[in-house]
Amino acid sequence: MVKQIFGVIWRGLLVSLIILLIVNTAGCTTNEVKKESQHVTLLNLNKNVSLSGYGYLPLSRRYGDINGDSQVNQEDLKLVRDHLSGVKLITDQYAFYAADINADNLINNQDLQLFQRCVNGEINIGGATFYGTDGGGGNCSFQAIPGDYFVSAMNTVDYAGSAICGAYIELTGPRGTITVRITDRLPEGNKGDMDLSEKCYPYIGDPIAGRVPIYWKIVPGNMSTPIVYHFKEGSNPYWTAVQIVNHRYPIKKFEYRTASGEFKEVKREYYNYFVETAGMGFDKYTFRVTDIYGQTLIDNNITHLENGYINGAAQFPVVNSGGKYRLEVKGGYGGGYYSKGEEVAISWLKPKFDNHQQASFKKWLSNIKTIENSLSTETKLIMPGADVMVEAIYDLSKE
Ligand SMILES: [Ca+2]
Ligand SMILES: [Ca+2]
Repeated sequence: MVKQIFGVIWRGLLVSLIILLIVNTAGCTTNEVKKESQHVTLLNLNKNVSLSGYGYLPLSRRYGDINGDSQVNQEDLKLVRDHLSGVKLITDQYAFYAADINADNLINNQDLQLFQRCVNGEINIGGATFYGTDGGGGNCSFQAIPGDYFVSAMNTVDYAGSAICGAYIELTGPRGTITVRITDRLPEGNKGDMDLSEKCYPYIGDPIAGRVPIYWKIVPGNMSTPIVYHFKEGSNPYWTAVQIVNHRYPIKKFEYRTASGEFKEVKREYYNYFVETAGMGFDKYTFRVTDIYGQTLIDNNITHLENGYINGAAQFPVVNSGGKYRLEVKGGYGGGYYSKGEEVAISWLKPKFDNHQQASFKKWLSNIKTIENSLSTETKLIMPGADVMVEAIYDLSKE
């Protein structure tokens, strides 16, 4: 009897030992993957101090391209989903950086949503660097606007032979969201990449990091003035070159009315001029301009003026605003679409420069009078019945 009981206990112990061994062997693999995953996360967290970790994604690798096939598509979206559900963890360091689009050093639901929106075509994912530019010259051949440093170059793919020139792009990086105007081309970037003016880069990323992930989309420009036709230096009735400036949306097509009364499309050059090599003749011109949404503007009686600017009659209207108006907050939070009369809180996004420069807030600059306290870094405004822009003005001083 005692021997039998002892035998049962003994067999029980043996079975337990075998079960323990099996569980442990299976668990070992999982633990190893978990450890590796934590290791990657820790690497990221350590570098979070200066965000310099993001500089490790080589220029040859696209942000958003997790599997390294140069595309950002459904496959990458699936990799994020598999990581989050634990089916397959993303442990490769570059793959991890490529997946962490909102730059919080985690692969999370926010990244998943951004990938979903990118696959849907709502936003573009890329990397941002910076360079010295005032928005003048560059491949778009624009004149610099003094004091307007919210300008950027666009990678060659999205530059699309200058089709993106003059577009307003709302982009979000690790530090915040800004709107910039495209004035140049970035020759060596991947699709999605942008090269910002060094003066606006600190609003979205740490200059020490050098390259940070961003996501962006085209937004309407804030302007109440008409589009403008700019005849190139050297343009004449026999070789006529026209550039469109001050347009709310990117220009898709430019046409002029020929002597026979038909509209003729003019070829666009990479330097952002529409050039009729046969010339448009001596008569006054009728121009038809189409934006990316298919909206058209027609201007009559345009006189040729070499190196001159001729105002059109109207501006492209805002599309898809749903009765709301756009508030752009340059250098601050609070931008978006609001109804007339709506109260909106705005706050200053203090730019961070290198270690020796400190920014101190001066005031909010705007053409609207409804800002509660234009001297406070955090204040409110009443939305007018029009698109509006407010800008945070600050001083820079050495420590
Ligand atoms: Ca990919
Ligand atoms: Ca993330």
